[in-house]
Amino acid sequence: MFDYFKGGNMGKTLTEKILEDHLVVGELKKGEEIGIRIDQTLTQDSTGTMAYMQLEALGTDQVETDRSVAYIDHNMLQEGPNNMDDHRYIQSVAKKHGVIFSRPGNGICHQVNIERYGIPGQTLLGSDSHTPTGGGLGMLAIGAGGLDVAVAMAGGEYYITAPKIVKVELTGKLREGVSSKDVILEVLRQCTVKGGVNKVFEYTGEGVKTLTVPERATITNMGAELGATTSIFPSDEQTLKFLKAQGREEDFRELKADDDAEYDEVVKVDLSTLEPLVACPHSPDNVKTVKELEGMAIDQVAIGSCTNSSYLDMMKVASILKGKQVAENIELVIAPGSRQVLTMLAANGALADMLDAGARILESGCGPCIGMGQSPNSGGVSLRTFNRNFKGRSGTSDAQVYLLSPETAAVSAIEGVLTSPLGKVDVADIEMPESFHINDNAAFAPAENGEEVEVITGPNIKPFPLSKPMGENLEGKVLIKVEDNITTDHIMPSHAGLLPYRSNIPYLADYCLTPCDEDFPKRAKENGGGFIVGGSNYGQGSSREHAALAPVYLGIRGVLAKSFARIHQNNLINNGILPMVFVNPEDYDKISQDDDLQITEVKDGINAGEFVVENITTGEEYPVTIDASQRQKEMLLSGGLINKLRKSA
Ligand code: MIC
Ligand code: SF4
Repeated sequence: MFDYFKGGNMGKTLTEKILEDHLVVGELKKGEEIGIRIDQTLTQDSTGTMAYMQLEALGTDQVETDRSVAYIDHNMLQEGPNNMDDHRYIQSVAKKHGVIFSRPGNGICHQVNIERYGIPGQTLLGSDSHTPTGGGLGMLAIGAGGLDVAVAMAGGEYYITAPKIVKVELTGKLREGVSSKDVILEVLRQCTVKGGVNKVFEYTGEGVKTLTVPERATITNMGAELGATTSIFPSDEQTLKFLKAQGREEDFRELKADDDAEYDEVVKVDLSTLEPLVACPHSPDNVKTVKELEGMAIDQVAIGSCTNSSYLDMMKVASILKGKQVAENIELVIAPGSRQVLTMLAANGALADMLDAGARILESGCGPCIGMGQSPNSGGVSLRTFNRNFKGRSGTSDAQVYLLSPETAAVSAIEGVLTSPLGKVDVADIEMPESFHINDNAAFAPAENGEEVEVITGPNIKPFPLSKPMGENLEGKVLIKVEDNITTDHIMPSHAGLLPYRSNIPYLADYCLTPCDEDFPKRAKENGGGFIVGGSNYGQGSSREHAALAPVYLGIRGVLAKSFARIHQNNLINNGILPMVFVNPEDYDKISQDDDLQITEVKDGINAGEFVVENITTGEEYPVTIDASQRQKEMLLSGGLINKLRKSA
């Protein structure tokens, strides 16, 4: 029945097998919308408050997933009461509705999920774009907006475009000093930040078995930067070894693609010839070899984030730092990814080696990755083991952020300039432990009697805005025109000053798109809303739904762009904003800020999936398409998913 791509009795990819297992709506035909059952969900605090408010708005009593976990990891500076108010809200709402609560300090959601909760072959939906980290464990793990995760918790299916499957064939073995971070940087170099839209990257080949689960997780984590739906590794001996060491052998099941599986595209990486790489400012696909830039002056080195904060990464860093001294001109900060990792480093002395070398140790959380502290100096050069180097994300608007491996980062911190670790490190003996330190007492099971739990809210937690149902005509000004690859960090910036307001859209809206134009929110308010014009890959990066909710609040009814990033496009549709794609990309050049646009008979246009936008100012017409399924068109007509559900209730 499930003739996925090529029909008949062809061998299947691992992705096809998991999709088949979870298919609830539609047919597995490439390019068509399918609905899949979600086994597990995760939320983190910066997207979680909204997601749980939406869960409450859906009227859900107990979540219907096998397992849902609410993590606190992003927003932990607690400067003023707002952060902890959010934590309290999430803790109480999780306890009430059947969600495990992972308290601040327990670790970064993706790291802890791999360690304690992920199960090969299951589906995981997370309100964070790096949820694909779970692919390192053989999960089909997808990032989404908070509302989609709320719906999944309520037992609803999650919709994706049945993806193309890219085979990433790994051969050979990494040399000492070259790391799995260099593998994903190489894939990004080859495929770019737009290369993965509606694709799943499936890792195969002889080289796969040389990589441990944490190394695989680094690759699937940063696969998010390809714009991919997700990335996945098979579940094999390495997976068993990892789960055993986590005391979770019973969660293991072997999973792999059939030998004769057919793929839509092939990417090849020879691990043995790979060399240390670095993604230069301000895009994760702006990749060069470390050799090309060796000797570059630097100011800061930051090690951690959900990409590179595993026990193995930290042990390599500690061994490089042991007995050495961080250079005088460098600030070195290290954030181990979870309490499990930090406890083990403390117990085996590696933490002392880091401290002795002069590192600053941060608590287990996202920290500097999202600009929650440790922003570089003015114009500073920061080497980071993270996954995103978008302009301004570090909290310093003119900083230059380079993304690289823990080995390159640690060696450079000692040398004081960007330095290749090749020939300079002795980390080959660092192996996965037989058993990890297991202590789950920072994660709390939900209440037996949820109805007795009172949900606690703080004054900063404001209701989320809803769009209006679509009228007959849409009119408005072009309020801003932005270039290609605009990220959700541009649309809704997040740093130590703004992250505490993730539950307060009216406040955040005053910062919407301000990295592109400071006056945008004011202009939007003065004009009572209007349109945004974007280039290609509009909305790449974070899953934050705030990048749709703040525009809703400002009265934005549509975005015209050359193309959209997957999660952001879904977030726009879920919240009733029209994502319109230029049929003729050159029309982008013809529109200017302040032009008056008009769309007549917009409802018919949405149903048809194509219509014309008139530019009243210039007299031109721009044909556009709406790449939306029937289900999504209904949402757009109703003014978003919540309005649609309310209407049909
Ligand atoms: C990010 O890395 O940009 C974040 C912060 O984790 C986001 C989520 C958010 O914006 O809260 C993500 O990747 O989805
Ligand atoms: Fe946290 Fe950074 Fe990972 Fe996002 S990318 S989840 S901010 S560590």
